[in-house]
Amino acid sequence: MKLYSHPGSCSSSVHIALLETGLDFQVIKVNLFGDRKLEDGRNFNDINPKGYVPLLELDNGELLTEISVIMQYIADKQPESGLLAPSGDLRRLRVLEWLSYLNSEVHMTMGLFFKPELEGPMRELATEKLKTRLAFVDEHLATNDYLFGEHFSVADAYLYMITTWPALFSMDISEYKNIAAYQTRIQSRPSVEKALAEIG
Ligand SMILES: N[C@@H](CCC(=O)N[C@@H](CS)C(=O)NCC(=O)O)C(=O)O
Repeated sequence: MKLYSHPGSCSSSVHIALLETGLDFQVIKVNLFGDRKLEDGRNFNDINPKGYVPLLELDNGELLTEISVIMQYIADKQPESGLLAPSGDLRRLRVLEWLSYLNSEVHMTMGLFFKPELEGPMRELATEKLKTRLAFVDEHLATNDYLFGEHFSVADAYLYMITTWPALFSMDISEYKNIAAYQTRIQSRPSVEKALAEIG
């Protein structure tokens, strides 16, 4: 498999999940802020017309997009990794519920802060929304080591990565003490350490 990834972006959470499974994969770096030319000269947008990462190229050449779907594919390929329960198991839906929340409520709101155009009342609105969503996560983590159950799941790989972003757009989220403790905890996992080292 090939993971097309921009270091430190949401695609790095897929990188972490892949390392958790022990599956064989290769990372192809995409510079989202540059001309999007890959090392082999191809333009990333020609490969993925959606123009964003993550993109997973399967061994049969098929291309998979959308983080929630890619995470399911990876976890199902290696069920013993415990990253996601099998289909039909309510525990799977609980993790998917988190993935969906992180994707549509947290990630998409945070993404706005990387745009310099986010100013004035729209910035205030986005800040209020983001803080409400983070407060919900923080409260959950007050009594839970992981987003669901007793084990690391694909949702944890995602939450870890996106909660590193506020520092990049200078938003102070230190009021969320449980998120801070969670980050420290997750960061010491071998898969996360390895992904961060590979990301550079
Ligand atoms: N709907 C996509 C969103 C992925 C996404 O927002 N990727 C960002 C990086 S975290 C990106 O590639 N942005 C570049 C762009 O939109 O031009 C998913 O869930 O996978």
